[in-house]
Amino acid sequence: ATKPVTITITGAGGQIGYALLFRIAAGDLLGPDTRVRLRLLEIPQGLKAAEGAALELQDGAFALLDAVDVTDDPGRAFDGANHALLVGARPRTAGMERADLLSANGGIFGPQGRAINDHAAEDIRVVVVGNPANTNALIAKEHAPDVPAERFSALTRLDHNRALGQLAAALDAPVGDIRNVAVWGNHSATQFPDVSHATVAGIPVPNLLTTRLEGADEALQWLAETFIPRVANRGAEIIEVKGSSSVASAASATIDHVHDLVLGTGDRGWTSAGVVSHGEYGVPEGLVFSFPVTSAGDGADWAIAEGIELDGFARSRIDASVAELVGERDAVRALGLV
Ligand code: NAX
Repeated sequence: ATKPVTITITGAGGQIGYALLFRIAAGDLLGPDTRVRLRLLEIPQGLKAAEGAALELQDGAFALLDAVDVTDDPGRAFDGANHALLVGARPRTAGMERADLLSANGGIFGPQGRAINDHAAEDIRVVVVGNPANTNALIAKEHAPDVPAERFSALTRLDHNRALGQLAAALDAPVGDIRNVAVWGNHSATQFPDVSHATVAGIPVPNLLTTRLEGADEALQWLAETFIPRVANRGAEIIEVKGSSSVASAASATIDHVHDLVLGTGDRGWTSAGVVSHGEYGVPEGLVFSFPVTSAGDGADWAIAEGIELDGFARSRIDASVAELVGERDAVRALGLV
């Protein structure tokens, strides 16, 4: 039998945590042959909820689940961790300015980055789910100088999956036939969900949209006025309809993200993830930016898809999200958080 893999989940007593834990224990994260040890990190107020989840995990009698530990000590939580899912964050509350939000989260992701640096396993991989996810990932990465920057990512897979869902519905096509959708930028309303390189069963999506909407201009209009805003504002739509934020879909996207990183994207084309830019596509070096990515699996890092042609529309959308993320980076710099 292989050595169990240690997975640390922060905010494990929260809603997304509760939806994540049982799927991880069932083998959805790393596959049906990999045993897992779970470390649930919470703040003192969240410990009881995490302990309750741990009791229920025991009651699930999961064959792949080796151990569950609950703690409020980041050093213990990240000790020997192979994967860190950073879900717990400080939400924006009424009257909170952006600087307050960034500073409250800096107080979480700085120390967690340092604890990862000092205690995690050699092969640690980190995905940040808690918002503002891109900038929280930047802060964590900056506090972990001994961990390669490529090991840090921010979750934009939910945005990617939302784009797939909308496109599948609009074209009446199975999600599994769609390839090479991309989400560029920040996990925020400035994100750019891009289907200009996407195909359905090998046929270019722009051609399919042009046929269906009876004109190339109509297709572009639908993308700019319906598709992009629907995907970018889907979180708000969910809150409006169900009265609370996305939970199971966010947990599912987190599972997809780690699963595809570890086991590889294979012949399924691009997925999307917030990763550290080396200057690709004119995105300033060091920013955590969502790009179309693939993974070769087997210990590989996310690889940014190369050689993509960007038209003027794409360029302006990407530049807008860059500007927002540069603003967030400058704000956390001014606060001394990175
Ligand atoms: P909940 O409020 O239900 O859970 C958050 C949990 O984190 C709480 O139990 C809290 O005690 C814990 N926590 C807070 N600070 C902590 C710390 N320093 N260490 C450990 N635990 C800590 O929120 P939930 O609905 O689970 O959402 C979690 C985060 O995901 C939020 O920041 C949310 O904005 C973000 N989301 C990100 C998405 C993405 O696509 N990147 C989509 C879904 C979601 O909105």
